[in-house]
Amino acid sequence: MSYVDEVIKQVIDQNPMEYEFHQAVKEVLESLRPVIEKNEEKYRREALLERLVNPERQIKFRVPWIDDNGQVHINTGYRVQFNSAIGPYKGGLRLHPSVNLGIIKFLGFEQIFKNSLTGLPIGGGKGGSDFNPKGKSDREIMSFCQSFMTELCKYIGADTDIPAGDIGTGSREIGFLFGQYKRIRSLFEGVLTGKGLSYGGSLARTEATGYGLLYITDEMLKCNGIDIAGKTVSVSGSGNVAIYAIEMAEKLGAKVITASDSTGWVYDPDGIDVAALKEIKEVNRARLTEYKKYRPNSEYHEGKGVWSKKTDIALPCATQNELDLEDARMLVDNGVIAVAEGANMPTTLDATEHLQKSGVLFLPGKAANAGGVATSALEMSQNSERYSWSFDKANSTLKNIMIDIFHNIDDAASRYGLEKDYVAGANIAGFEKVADAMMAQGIV
Ligand code: NDP
Ligand code: 2IT
Repeated sequence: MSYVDEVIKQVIDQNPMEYEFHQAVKEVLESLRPVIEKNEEKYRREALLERLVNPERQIKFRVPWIDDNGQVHINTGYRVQFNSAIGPYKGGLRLHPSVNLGIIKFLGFEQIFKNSLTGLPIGGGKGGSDFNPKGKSDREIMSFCQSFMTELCKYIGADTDIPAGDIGTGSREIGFLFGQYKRIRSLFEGVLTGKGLSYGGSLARTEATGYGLLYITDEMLKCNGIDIAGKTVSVSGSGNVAIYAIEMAEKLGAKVITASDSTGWVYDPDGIDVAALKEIKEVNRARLTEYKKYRPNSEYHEGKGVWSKKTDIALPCATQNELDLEDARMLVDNGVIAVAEGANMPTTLDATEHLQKSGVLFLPGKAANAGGVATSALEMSQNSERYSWSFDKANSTLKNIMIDIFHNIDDAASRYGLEKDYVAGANIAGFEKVADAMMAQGIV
């Protein structure tokens, strides 16, 4: 059996039921085959792949908190410190009832390669909890965040592990988490990113993932002779990533016709009204059903279907495995040109394969959504120099990073004769730097 197949089998045998983690490992290792085969004996002797798929440390803890009626609840907290070969662990905290160890491990594993692609010195990590923030009061959110940080603060620090936001964790949660860290550790340091602007946050971090997604998509299209202006775009999700992806797509002259949330989706033939979306989601924390009140011409549909409309570019920005083979077929049949992942692993493996085989330009999340963590790393730099950059400086640095990522993954794919296979290019380019650092640092 080849070394890659052996390690994939081990991961499945040793991590039962962690399906999303298996999926992420398969996707990465399959496309590393040509790289591993070149150095198989050396990598095997050094157990490089086994070390890569085993987190350096995983922390699981109890999170007790009290609701507004005095009832005590218990949730489970996680932090997986996956790989620190190229820098301190860096990655978000997800608060969603679906969270389990397998999901945090898939996200942490992806984060290793994504962070490497940014070109910045950050290792891979991820955390979160099965806590459901929906419908909770601000006091309940604070109670949870303070309890979560009371335990998490033992393991993190500005030079060891720097969490940030992800699904369910936005600026409100980061504020409560930061306050509790500072209180317990008596340290005002850049231990979290995505902070508010009044206490060390970076300008452009809020916009970074969505804007970055459009900067790299635009670069990919340009390099393939396609102009984004005038194109129709379908977006899923209506959270942080989706909102700023829609905003930048419209700034670049495209028309965005859809958005979604966990219960349904909207179709707006005149183009999504971002100001309305921000008010519904960021201010009122309400459902997308509200959108029709702002835009009477739009349609609201319950359940799945966001990929059913004819579109040129699809940007899945909600959650993992939200774009399956049936969706991919619909997109291809409707003439889609490009798919770029704003979310982490939103496309199933068979859907990705179908899109790529059909000649659709496909940008994987670890490249396409790297703008968020890249700007987090810029926030860390600003915190270290006790200084704040202008919006323009942060945003133009982000844009350059995204353009560089595209060319690096494009080059990596070409070096292995896999022209335009950006999945392989991203995995190879991300892996090369981490593997080099791991080999240089000995058996640790
Ligand atoms: P938010 O919590 O701000 O928004 C998530 C959006 O996705 C919401 O519209 C939510 O609907 C929807 N959603 C969440 N879970 C599901 C589900 N199970 N089924 C259907 N819809 C769902 O999160 P973000 O925008 O920050 O994150 C979105 C994706 O982008 C995630 O995959 C995340 O890991 C990834 N990402 C985020 C980065 C960041 O900087 N924030 C950086 C890179 C990647 P509802 O409103 O109903 O909950
Ligand atoms: O998936 C991701 O890259 C994030 N949620 C952002 C991580 C970060 O540290 O900014």
